[in-house]
Amino acid sequence: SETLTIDGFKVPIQGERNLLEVIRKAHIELPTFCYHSELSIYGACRLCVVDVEGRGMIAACSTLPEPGMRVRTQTGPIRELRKVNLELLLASGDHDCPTCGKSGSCKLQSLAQRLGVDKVRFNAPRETKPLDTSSHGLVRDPNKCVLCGDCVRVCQEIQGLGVLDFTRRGSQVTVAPAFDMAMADVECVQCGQCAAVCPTGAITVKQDVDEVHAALNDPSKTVVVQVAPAVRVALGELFGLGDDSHVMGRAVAALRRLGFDKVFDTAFAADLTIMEEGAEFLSRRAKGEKLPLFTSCCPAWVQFMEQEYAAELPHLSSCRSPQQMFGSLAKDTLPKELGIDRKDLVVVSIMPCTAKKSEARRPEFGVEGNPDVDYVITTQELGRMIQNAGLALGELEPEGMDMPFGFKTGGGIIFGNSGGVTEAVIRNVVGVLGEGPILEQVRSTKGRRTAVLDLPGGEVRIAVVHGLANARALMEDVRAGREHYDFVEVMACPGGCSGGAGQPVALDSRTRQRRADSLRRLDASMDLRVSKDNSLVTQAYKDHLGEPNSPEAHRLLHTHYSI
Ligand code: HC0
Ligand code: SF4
Repeated sequence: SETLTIDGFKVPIQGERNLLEVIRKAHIELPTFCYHSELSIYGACRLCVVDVEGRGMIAACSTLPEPGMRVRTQTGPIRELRKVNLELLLASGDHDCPTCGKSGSCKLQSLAQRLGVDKVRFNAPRETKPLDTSSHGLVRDPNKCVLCGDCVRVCQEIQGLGVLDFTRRGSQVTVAPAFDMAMADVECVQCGQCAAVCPTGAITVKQDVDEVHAALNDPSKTVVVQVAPAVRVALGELFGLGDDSHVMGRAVAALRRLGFDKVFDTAFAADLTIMEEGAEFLSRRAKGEKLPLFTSCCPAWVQFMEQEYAAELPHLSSCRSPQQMFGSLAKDTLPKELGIDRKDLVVVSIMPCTAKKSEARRPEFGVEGNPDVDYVITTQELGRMIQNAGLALGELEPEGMDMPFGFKTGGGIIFGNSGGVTEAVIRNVVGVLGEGPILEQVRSTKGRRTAVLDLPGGEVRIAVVHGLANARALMEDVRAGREHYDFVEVMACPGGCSGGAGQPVALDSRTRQRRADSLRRLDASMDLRVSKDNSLVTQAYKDHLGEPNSPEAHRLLHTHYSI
């Protein structure tokens, strides 16, 4: 095959889209800010400069690999240029590491260390710009922006929204919503993918840990916690644990030591969601109305539909998300059982997601101003709480969850993957664990995948999408009548919740795949894997809810959307 030479070693060219990828394939991790394999190439940060014989110093990300090229990645001038570029970035903003929310996972910080920047030789005058703390999920600090444009491209290319862009000119240039509007006032759905790709602390996840600590320290409060499915396959990454099989049990032990009174599982509510959504689907199908049914568990997707596809809102499942079903059921039943006031019960969620923070604040998800879910913290924030308390997660003995809401089937657990809700629905409807071609289709990582399920009443055409740009394309196909589906699952984040912006930062598809496989392994290890086999969900119907889609189930577990 064709080769080129990198630092004197021959490396084959195997269809890589640029020189950077060939160099990384040779295990040389060229530094970059503005390069992401899944986004378009911008070529602005100039950190990936290499020396190509006959062409001089050029950016590897925007250079095509050519046979016979002689590339050097480590010359003195290259080292100096990279260092100067970094120093300029450090001088251009307020990069005060110890107090920055991104400290520890900041690319600017780690590259400064790696490239040996021990002083900044420039002193650029600058004004301090105000922070934007208007949204529930994110904080934007323009003083830390290095103008790489990663957030601009992820919002445009993956989410199809284009909320952020470069504004102003010259030395005033910055990245912000159009007309410098506040994040809360633009069509941002709080998916947080911009924060996930931001290499610095310019866009970070809003922290709600202080409020949770305050509740835990308040003796008049009973604090219960629900843990989302996807958290258990990412939390371990923060503690260097390679194997997720005991991470959830250890996290339960840690949560009890942090002072939570009961530890429950959002996967219980996911099983419940399958009962409600399955019944909703079958009833719509029997009546032949409002199909396709769109899933409603991803709050970024729900907000996207409200903003952009209001005419199709009747198609959105009326089911609340598992997080909100949990909150509603917990606040309705636990105060009576524990003999306390509703206002003294605090429900905390641990979520892989930033949009869940704003979902919990929606006024319809509460009773007389008391929210069903009081606080939402991300996987990362939980990691901080555990570290802050000095708990060695990997050393704790795994513990079981509390009942009844800690009990779940594998169907609830795989919700955390894109395609997982669909897989759980298929299991529940067909009644048995299926393998075979349909699930292969549902489990692929394509932006949109489709499958046809043969049921007694006729075919069910299924689509699964992740990434809102893919969702938009699907909506346009459905609107135009180019495609007909009966059931559509949408998750805003690539990979689904396991790729959520509240998880430890992981932008590579390898980590996403590892998490997805890990969730599947956890599912496979469960004794019960079909949601309707969850006997404590059955019990909840007996004790509180009646039957799926009953009036009481509607009061507690469903919602409606205003157009
Ligand atoms: Fe998810 Fe969920 S699966 S959205 O991705 O449906 O965030 O993990 O908790 O609510 O269960 C996130 C994850 C949840 C909800 C569940 C759903
Ligand atoms: Fe765009 Fe999502 Fe960031 Fe909002 S949170 S600006 S929608 S990427």
